[in-house]
Amino acid sequence: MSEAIKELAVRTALAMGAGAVRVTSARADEESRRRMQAAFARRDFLCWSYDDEYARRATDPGELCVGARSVLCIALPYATPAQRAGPLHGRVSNYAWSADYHRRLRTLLDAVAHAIDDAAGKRVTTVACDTRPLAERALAARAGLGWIGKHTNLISPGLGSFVFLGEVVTTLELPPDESIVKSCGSCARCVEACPTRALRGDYSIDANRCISDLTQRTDAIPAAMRPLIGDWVWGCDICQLVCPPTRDAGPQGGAAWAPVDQEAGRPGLVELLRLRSSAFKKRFRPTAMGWRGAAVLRRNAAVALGNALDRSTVGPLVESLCGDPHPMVRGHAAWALGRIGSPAALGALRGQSNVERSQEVRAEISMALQPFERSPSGMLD
Ligand code: B12
Ligand code: SF4
Ligand code: SF4
Repeated sequence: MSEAIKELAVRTALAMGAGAVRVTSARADEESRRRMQAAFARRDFLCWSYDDEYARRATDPGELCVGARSVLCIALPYATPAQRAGPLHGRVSNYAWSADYHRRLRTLLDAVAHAIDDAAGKRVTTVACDTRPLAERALAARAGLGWIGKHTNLISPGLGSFVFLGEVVTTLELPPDESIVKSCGSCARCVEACPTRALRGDYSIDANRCISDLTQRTDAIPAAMRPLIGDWVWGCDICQLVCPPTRDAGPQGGAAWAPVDQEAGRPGLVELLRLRSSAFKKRFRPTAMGWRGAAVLRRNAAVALGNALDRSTVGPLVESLCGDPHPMVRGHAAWALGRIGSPAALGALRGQSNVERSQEVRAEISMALQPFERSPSGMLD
């Protein structure tokens, strides 16, 4: 009976676009808990309210579903070819340029859960994807869905790492699959390619340095990290794009994961800097880029423009410095103008420093002007 239910669940998931499905027991995982706790003790995840209690709950599927015995782990491939764009366009991560994956994955997980519940004749399932406390990658690795690479993502054989993960936790005992014993060996391409040195090479990450984290945080991006972000305005794919098993797998996502519009993967930076609420709702709310609001995207556009160093963007940046309603965006526009450092950029910064009311923005302006100020002796510091 349980073998038949597993087959039904796998068939249902594959028919709805899953690339691979595996089962593991729902026992608590001491090894993952220890790894997670060590990461939190190292303060690798400062933007996230993770603690020992979170690690305990996330590594015990029984916390999500009383009497849980098995977890069905599902990999949903989403890689699609990147869009081309000229200069002054930002880069968006592959996972965020299509319609928000949560809805599609949730529909798939619900269908699988319903199939299992119907076959069992009662409710025996709970679904999870991304937002619930669950160590999804560790569970997927234990189920044999793939192995965890030095970039910390799960790499699924034949699919690579551009896969979303989702789980159906059930009180039924389903036959478990074998985990895959594999590691990166001597490869370290992702570690070497990471522009912010977020990856340590020991299968751990300092998430505070990761561009994905930096572009999604809701407060100011630390000034020292801004130049390392380059043209990314949401997420980052560099460590996966250089990863041999992921490169070999190629785009496995299909049409459903194509960019939602012509510029979704490469939005114009000046347009993004000017993004207001109504345009934001229409254009970005349907995607994962809509998670944090319009001001975060305008801030990210300011950082990318500060890295583009193009004098033609001084006008829009001055507009943002003087008129953006959000102090965080005005502050990052100040930083970008300081990076460009042209006479017009410096003139606008000096002018605005006399009228800006926010202390946070005034501090950004004086930081931006600092390399250009003369010391009392008349020499440049
Ligand atoms: C917080 C979070 C982030 C944070 C932190 C990332 C991180 N590495 O933890 C930030 C914002 C940086 C982030 C970025 C991304 N994320 Co994210 N994120 C999450 C989230 C919500 C929680 C992850 C978490 O708990 N981290 C804490 C760490 C300590 O735990 P962990 O990484 O899950 O597991 C570790 C331990 O379990 C331990 N471990 C346990 N057993 C074993 C065994 C072995 C042998 C080894 C080596 C390790 C090991 O190692 C694991 C890896 O470090 C998950 C969803 C979820 N609930 O799991 C999605 C999730 C991990 N993210 C996902 C994605 C797609 C991304 C991005 C690719 C998006 C992008 N392009 O920008 C990047 C990848 C960046 C990177 N190199 O990791 C996918 C990953 C899919 C996959 N194939 O692995 C997930 C699973 C969401 C989903 N449901 O699909 N993310
Ligand atoms: S997503 Fe980008 S910044 Fe984050 S670890 Fe990978 S390469 Fe580094
Ligand atoms: S790039 Fe190399 S080291 Fe990094 S995850 Fe892929 S195989 Fe492992």
